[in-house]
Amino acid sequence: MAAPTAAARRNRTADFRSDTVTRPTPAMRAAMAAAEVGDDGYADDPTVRELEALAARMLGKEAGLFVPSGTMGNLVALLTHTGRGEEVLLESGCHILRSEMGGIAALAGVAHRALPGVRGAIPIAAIEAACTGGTDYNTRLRPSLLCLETTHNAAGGAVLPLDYLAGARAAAGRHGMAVHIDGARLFNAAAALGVPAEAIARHADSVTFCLSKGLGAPAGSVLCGPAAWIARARFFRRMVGGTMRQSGVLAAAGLVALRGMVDRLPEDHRRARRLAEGLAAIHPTICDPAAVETNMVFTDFAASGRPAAEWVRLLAARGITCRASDATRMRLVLHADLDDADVEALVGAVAGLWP
Ligand code: TLP
Repeated sequence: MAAPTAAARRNRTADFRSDTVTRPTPAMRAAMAAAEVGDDGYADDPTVRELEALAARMLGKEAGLFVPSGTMGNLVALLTHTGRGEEVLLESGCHILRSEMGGIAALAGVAHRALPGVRGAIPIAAIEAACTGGTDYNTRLRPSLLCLETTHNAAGGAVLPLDYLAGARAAAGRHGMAVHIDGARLFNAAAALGVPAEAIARHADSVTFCLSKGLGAPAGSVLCGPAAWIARARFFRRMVGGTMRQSGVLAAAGLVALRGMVDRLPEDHRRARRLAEGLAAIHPTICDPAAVETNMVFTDFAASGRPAAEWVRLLAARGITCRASDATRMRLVLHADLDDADVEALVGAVAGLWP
């Protein structure tokens, strides 16, 4: 008999919807129970401070700010970098524009210009073009911030190359723009490039990364940047209601995540490639294994003649949880609560069900 999969061992389905579904590890729960805490509204929670300091150190930044979510990290960054009515350049498919409920406009009060990217990377020439031409300052906004995303979620977990980041930063600098990186999956990007996270973060003024995705913590993100800038960001975090109290309970899990979960991310990347190869062997139009750079596999089940929603139902009956992205496509995400057997179970189920 085949060995039970990680999901079956934990008595729940194999969940490929996102890396956000990961449950805290036993080590995280133990650290949470034992966490020394204080009131972070008075900046005297020692565990939060330790997490912020460690995060900043790992990103090569002066300071960090613990926030409840990646969405709030980006919002606080926008509020801190910009003034009302200024303009921000972003890649068209970025999470800030697609999935953060219009907070950039409704809450940060800034205009945005969406520039289409290639695998998540806005061409440098397009950044330059957005900042030049036209001299009528009365009728034309000048962007004050460039937001980049790596890994890029909607581009299938694509990684922005280091030389691209350097070029984008230089272009931004030439036009007086600051750079913010939405690095929700920054450590996946670093693992894929084989560099420390700091090598990516150095190309931005501010970076936010999530503890609650591939790193497996139950909640939280850290926004990192220069100390004076983070002091201002702390003010905006309070404005949007993100100041927590004994949040050392959550930060304790974040510390375990940073110390113990970063080195295992290449496993997720290896499994994502194996999953893509297995699915492409069933039908070459399901996915392109060459497009898999990190822990995501973007699939298209159109050739099966069955809508993605039906695949979701069929796989659910086999103990596999997936989510349809649209009529025919599904995003499959690898994470710490999935193992090789879960991947083989998914490939086997698709092979068995393929018409
Ligand atoms: N992404 C989530 C959901 O929004 C779909 C996911 O499952 O991928 N930046 C990027 C690049 C993200 O992918 C996400 C979350 C966020 C920011 C927001 O983080 P949270 O969910 O903590 O607000």
